[in-house]
Amino acid sequence: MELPRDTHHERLPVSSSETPSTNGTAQIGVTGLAVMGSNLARNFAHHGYTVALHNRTTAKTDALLEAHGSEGSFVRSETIPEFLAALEKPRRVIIMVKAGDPTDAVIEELADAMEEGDIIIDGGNSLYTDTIRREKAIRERGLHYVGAGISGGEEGALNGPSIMPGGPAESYESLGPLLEEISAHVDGVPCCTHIGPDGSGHFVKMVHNGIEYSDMQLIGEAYQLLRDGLGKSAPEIADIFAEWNEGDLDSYLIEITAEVLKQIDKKTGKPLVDVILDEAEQKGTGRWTVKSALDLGVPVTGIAEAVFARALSGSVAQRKATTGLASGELGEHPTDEARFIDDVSKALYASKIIAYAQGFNQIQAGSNEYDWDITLGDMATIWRGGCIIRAKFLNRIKEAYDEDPQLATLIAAPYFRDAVEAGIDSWRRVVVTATQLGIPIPGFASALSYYDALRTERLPAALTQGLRDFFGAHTYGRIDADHDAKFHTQWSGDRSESPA
Ligand code: NBP
Repeated sequence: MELPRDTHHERLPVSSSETPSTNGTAQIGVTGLAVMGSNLARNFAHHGYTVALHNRTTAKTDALLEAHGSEGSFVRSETIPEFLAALEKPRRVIIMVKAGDPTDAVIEELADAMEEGDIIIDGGNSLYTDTIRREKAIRERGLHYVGAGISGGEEGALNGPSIMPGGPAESYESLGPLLEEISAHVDGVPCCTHIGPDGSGHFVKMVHNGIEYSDMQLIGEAYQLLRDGLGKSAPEIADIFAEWNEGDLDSYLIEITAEVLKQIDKKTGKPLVDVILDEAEQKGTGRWTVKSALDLGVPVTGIAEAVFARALSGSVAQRKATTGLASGELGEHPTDEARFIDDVSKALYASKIIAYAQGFNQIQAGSNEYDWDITLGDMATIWRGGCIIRAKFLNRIKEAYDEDPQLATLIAAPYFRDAVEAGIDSWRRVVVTATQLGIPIPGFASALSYYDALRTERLPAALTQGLRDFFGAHTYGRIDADHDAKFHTQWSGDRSESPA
């Protein structure tokens, strides 16, 4: 079969400031044509762009052209010089290869052959600190570097992802219109905006993934409460989730939970979820989120519990050694089924609010630490479509930050304060019932503890400070002194107190 080469119609320059084409005809290039890169390339082509294609192994380029070459205008290339020659100047190249060393290798090869003003875009799941390092190095070579978080998996890449591009504002002027066009749109608004300098895009994408971990853990706990608390079957729980998806919980993850739960395994005739091995895997972005939160000192307890819950599920030896150990005296199963289901939905919603509040606090802390000046409300806007955590209530987050950009935590915004208040009794009942039935609910319970700790007037941290001063002379502040003033008690002497 003859492979299509640069066959499609010409497209007008993307912006009037753009340098006219003096070289190739492609407006965008994609290198790395596995599932994400292929679908992203097709998405650009579907929007009328001519797309230059490159992959380390040419067989992948040819496979893409053979299967989808007729969908738009593609330019095939085998080598990086050929790939770059196919592009209009300034060149825009998206790298969609495995994060880490492969990304560095591709950047190096591209940068060596590119010219001043060209833009390298890393659309992979890179660690934001790598993006900070790469942006600096590439900038010093006169090129532009954009670390763009892309969410939505293969389906999003093809039909409209949520895109979180960082990097210089100047690159966004040239690149933004293309990215916005191929991104998902909600109410006519693109799910793509310039996040801020250097690593900000990948940082926000990382926290997005952390919230996704938390969201999925909470959904898992709700499922287990209905299964083990009420004895419901997977298809019955699917119906409950489908109903929840009509209300406040309306979101992509709740929608696909119903889909997964109602799937019947052809081999056994059982619900598929009952034959899937219960050991959750992870690719690492949740772990990165928690590590970063530890460094920033932000308590993202929901994300941490979710990461550890996956690790626990995979602790095969420990689980094997402890299955069937004493549970103690267990309580009664709920008798009012409708009330328990309603309680679980409210506990899920309240815990989810906590997870998002923690994630947004982490973005704020990252923005402060690295001077990114991120507009928090915009993150909620671009997560409304395309991405895995898309949800109806993101509109509420946007409204909360529009109303008060200095909001200390989402939980204090009127809508969320009222939503938690409306669900707090249910939330407590669910945590108590789960504990009495021996059902593990690390996400629900830690979210409730986080909420209770925040709203508590006097925390035991006062005692912690006293102990630290006792054994290490670490000093403490006093409620009746200036906030920053420090004191020390002579614990091993006369126990008098002196300013430190
Ligand atoms: P993979 O992450 O599986 O990477 C495969 C691609 O990397 C192939 O094109 C491969 O070329 C190329 N590659 C490798 Br591996 N080493 C290379 C090297 N040293 N030099 C040049 N190319 C190299 O692909 P993916 O699942 O499509 O994901 C692409 C990026 O998007 C990743 O960073 C991923 O984390 C991110 N992402 C993925 C998803 C998802 O749902 N999968 C979602 C969001 C983001 P070859 O064909 O020659 O081996």
